[in-house]
Amino acid sequence: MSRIMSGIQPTGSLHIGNYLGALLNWVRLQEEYECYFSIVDLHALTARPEPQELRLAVRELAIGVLASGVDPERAVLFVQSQVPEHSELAWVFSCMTQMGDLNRMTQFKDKSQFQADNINAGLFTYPVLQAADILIYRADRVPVGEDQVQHLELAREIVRRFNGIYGQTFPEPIVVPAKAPRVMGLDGESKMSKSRGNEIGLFEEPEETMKKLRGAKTDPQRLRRNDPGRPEICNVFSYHGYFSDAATCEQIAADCRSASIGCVDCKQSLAGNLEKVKGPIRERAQELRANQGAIDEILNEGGNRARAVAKETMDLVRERVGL
Ligand code: AQP
Repeated sequence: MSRIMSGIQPTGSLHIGNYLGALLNWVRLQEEYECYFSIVDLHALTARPEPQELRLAVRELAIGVLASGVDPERAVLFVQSQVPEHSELAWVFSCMTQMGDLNRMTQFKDKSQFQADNINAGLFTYPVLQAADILIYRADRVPVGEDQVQHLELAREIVRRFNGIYGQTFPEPIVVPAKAPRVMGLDGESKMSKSRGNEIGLFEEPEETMKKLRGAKTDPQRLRRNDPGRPEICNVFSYHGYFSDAATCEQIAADCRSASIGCVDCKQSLAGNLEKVKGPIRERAQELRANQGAIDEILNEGGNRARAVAKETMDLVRERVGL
């Protein structure tokens, strides 16, 4: 049976990009595969969060993942730092990784621009730890958004090098593509991202979402209500594709082209359809927040199950490399 591994950083509140690009896939895959889903708090350290905030973010993220439909009876949900073998394997892998390969990683370039005052080594070697996250479970499939595909290529390269030197040990993991691999941010310029302030939060109240949508860029040529619009290049219309049914999308597109509706009408319709997805998730999250003990139990149990597999892999790696 194929094994799935994927992670998500506790760096801020979940947004619809994470939901469409990762969580929806997780919920689907847990029905078919053995799944390991991790809250990757070691990765979050690269942005140097306040300790207390990091702990809260881990818990809130666990709630968000569960509220989105991940079932701890089917999938193993755990916190990365509770399984020390991730870091141990990352060190072994870092000795297999060439600087030239790391230098090509575009996420490092993006993130270094974004946190120019803290370009730390962890940010640079982030994909090595990510490779260890996957391969400590010898996972062969990884559901991620488009932003992570280059990192997966590097993980495959690391596997080839390791297996070439020490003998067949790890599978070459492949990407399980998301239906929405790159959800754009409200600015329409870069991917939706927790740390860029261009996101629609998964837990947002409808009023807040509508407020953000009001300010969101649409077709720049549509200056007046009577100007015909071009839905095919409109970022807000692209969200309809994720949240509105086919008939609604068709109708909105036609009405936009003929200027029978304005951008505000289009945004209102979107906000209503977004709420149909976000509302139930927000409610489930609220119920989960009321039972923090249960969250701890789920994460502890997930950590125990993850550690058992990780230890097996690390024992094998130690033997192979001569430790
Ligand atoms: N905009 C997006 N469209 C599709 N998928 C996305 N993912 C993130 N943004 C989008 C996918 O969500 C998963 C978890 O990502 P992450 O939180 O670990 O890190 P990230 O990719 O760096 O996400 P953010 O929101 O951009 O976080 P920050 O701002 O903290 O860096 C991954 O599978 C990712 O592909």
